[in-house]
Amino acid sequence: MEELRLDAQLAARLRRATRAVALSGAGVSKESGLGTFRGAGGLWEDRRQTGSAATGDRRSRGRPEELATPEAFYRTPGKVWRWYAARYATAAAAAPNPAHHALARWESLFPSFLLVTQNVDDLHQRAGSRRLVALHGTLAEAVCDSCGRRRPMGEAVAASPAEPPECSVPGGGTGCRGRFRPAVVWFGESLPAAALETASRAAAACDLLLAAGTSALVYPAAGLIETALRAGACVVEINPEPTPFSRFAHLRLAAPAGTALPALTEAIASCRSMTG
Ligand code: BV8
Repeated sequence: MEELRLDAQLAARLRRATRAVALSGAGVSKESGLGTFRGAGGLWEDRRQTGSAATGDRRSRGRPEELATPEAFYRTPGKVWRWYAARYATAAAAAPNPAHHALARWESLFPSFLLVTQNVDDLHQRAGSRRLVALHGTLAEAVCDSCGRRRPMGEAVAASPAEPPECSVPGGGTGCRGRFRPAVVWFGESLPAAALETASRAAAACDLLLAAGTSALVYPAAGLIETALRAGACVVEINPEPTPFSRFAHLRLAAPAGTALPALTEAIASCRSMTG
């Protein structure tokens, strides 16, 4: 992407901004080879065409949202467990892309910065982002649905690739007889209160919010954009496709995050290095 030229008014706002928030979604990880939920080549499309190679269940059609629910886990634990095991393996084999690396730089560009991600693939963390809240959990861990004990997902899948493993005390003693599930937030489940609180406070106080690679359809995450707009923040959107918030954005880059985010980060760094 050629050098991004910002109009004077926007450049002034980006130069003055002191409290920035970035909200990221599945689109930021698309160029790392991970499917989005919606859109071309997404998890949804994969399941419609192939009956989900991931779960090996030829009959399974329908939307990822239907698999990402407590009801689905208790109805078809094996299918859900295998779907997450496959997604975990894909994410573990993937690498952060230039969009993740560019966002990691924002921590040093602004006095106050928070990255709020809906992604569960840990690619932001692997790109070095530290000022981050993961609203929807992580694929890297499994948690017992009864006692809350956590363990690495890789270890849990190795121990039981086809069905969610029972909660047993290491060394074989009987555990609480609960079952391990992916440590993600499912549809219909509340988000981790502390993470949501931190994200909501940051969005209400920010003077710049970037929404990157998100369809902004899933709540309460998408509500953070509304909160920032109401707080009078400058809103920048990066997404090849329009979203419900596109018309409110002060700058919209209809391009892949892997090219648009490094270009935007460069433009912000240079306009913030200019004094006066
Ligand atoms: C809850 C973890 C209390 C699991 C996920 C208010 C209004 C309407 C509905 C609700 C509402 N409040 C609550 C709901 C219900 C529901 C919801 O929002 N439903 C939606 C579908 C309408 N929300 C919940 O259930 C939440 N819990 O509210 O609890 C409660 C409970 C019940 C009732 C009331 C209140 C929990 C939500 C979290 C669920 N867990 N993930 C897992 O991953 O398996 S959500 C999951 O889907 C992701 O984490 C992510 O958040 C979401 C997908 O969204 P995106 O990341 O934006 O991805 P998507 O594929 O949609 O879009 C990708 C975008 O990228 C596209 O726009 C595309 O154009 C773009 N793109 C593509 N390539 C690129 C690109 N962009 C840049 N570069 C590229 N290269």
